[in-house]
Amino acid sequence: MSETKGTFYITTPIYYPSAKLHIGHTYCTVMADAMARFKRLAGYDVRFLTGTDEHGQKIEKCAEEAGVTPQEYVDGVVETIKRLWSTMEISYDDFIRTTEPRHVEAVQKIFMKMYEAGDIYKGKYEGWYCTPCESFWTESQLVDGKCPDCGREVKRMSEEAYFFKLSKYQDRILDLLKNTDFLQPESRRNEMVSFVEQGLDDLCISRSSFDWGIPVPIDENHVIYVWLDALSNYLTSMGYPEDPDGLCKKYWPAWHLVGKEIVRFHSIIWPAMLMSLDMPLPKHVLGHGWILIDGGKMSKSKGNIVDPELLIDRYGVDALKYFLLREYTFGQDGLYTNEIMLNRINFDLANDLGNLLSRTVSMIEKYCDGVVPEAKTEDDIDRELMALATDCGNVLESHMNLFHFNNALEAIWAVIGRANKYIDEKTPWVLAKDPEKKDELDTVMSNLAETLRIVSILIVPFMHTTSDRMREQLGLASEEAVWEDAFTFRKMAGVHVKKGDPLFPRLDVQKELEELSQLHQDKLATKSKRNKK
Ligand code: ME8
Repeated sequence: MSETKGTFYITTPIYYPSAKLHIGHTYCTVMADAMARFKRLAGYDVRFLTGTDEHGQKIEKCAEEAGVTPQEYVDGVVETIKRLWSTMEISYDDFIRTTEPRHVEAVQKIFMKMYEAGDIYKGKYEGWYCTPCESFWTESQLVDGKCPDCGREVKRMSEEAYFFKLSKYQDRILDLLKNTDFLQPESRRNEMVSFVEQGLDDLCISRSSFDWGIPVPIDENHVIYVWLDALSNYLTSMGYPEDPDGLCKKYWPAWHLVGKEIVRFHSIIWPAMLMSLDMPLPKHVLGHGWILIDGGKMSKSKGNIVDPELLIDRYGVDALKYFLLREYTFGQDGLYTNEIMLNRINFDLANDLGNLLSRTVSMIEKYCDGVVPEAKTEDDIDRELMALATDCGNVLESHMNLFHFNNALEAIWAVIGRANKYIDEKTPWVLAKDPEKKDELDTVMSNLAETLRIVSILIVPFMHTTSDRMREQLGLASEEAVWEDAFTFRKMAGVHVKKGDPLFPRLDVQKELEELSQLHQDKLATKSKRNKK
């Protein structure tokens, strides 16, 4: 491979294997995957990390209810998670499980480094604990006596524990949040600044009332707090602290993509841990919003979930990826309904993209014996289409650098929309009737093929299978979808096109709505039957 533009390290949160994942989790992983694929396409040396957060009281409780050991429990769920990512062709470079020895040993070393830096001491914790969030709260932080993050019951806790001197880092954290673009978007930054301004207490980082965790190396009665354990994954997966393969040196610091409710852990506790370890801070923490259903957050414990597998079985992976990336605005919450999703598939994929490809390939077959002709003329309309298409890569890159996936896709669809309008303006079926207009007809066919070739490159990060299918019909090899070729026309003269199946069959929305709701009910019924057994 030639020289890269540099390295790029992106992470997803490591998910709790408490239950099967839903499209909320899929949303975050699909964004990280699209970003990793985009950076690879644009010439970066990328590391993409995901994994599972397997310790803590919540998992211990789930295992107890299922009547199995915590390890057996997580092994089962992790298998379903890995299967989902494989179905979705998520291009991670490493999958870390916090029960793996490589992680357990490294977390103990991290604890010792922080201890030796004088940042850990023993004391007594008196306060409240939210088990679903694995979060400590003081009396004054509770809202109506409940967890301020998830609104659920909290438990009174009184335990001897180890503490991390978080308060020592308060000023540096405030400076980081206030005076840099470390945390994005802006709205998350303001929330975190006011949280820190209220004062940071030292953080309880061990528990002694249950066992499912990494033992504190200096005290076997305690396990390490699950968030200290989990956050460390971003380093331990690369072999920190020894770094035998030089991965930390090469890739750290990372870009952390996380949901808004865990921004606090990533933008306050994690940087303070890194300060204690004397490590460089992450490049950015990017907090995304939630996918809501019926006005509330979709959540494993509430059971109001949309199953990604059901949607993939019916509409394909690329339709789901496109929908998630196109529909929601980064940083904001957004509503999921089957209808919104089905309309996106129909309008954007079946109509706009699918029709453009099938019309173009059919016309090249009909008017040019299936061979892309050379362009011979050029007018303002041709130039407008060419300019929009050849500049789209730059527009896309500027949106992607801000994690604005929806705007990036919108920019590609502006090109697709312009090309569809170009067909209507140029009316090739009229040109084809007049032999004197043959040169003009050739230009139109060439410009359409070139536009579709560029689109097939630009969609690689978001829907690479669709790109392959487009390129097959365009007579182009999928491995030749290279970024640099998205900026010029005139590459396809002489290429043989070949009509194939529609990219996305048009859906009967009403029928799909009925069938989806039935499928969902069936799935819930099987689940509750399974739970009763
Ligand atoms: O928090 N919409 O794990 P988790 C969008 N183990 N995103 C959603 C969502 C929804 N409806 N529901 C969940 C944890 N998520 C910790 C992370 S990282 C060191 C440890 C997102 O399985 C949520 O916002 O509860 C979070 O970012 C992620 O899924 C993992 O949630």
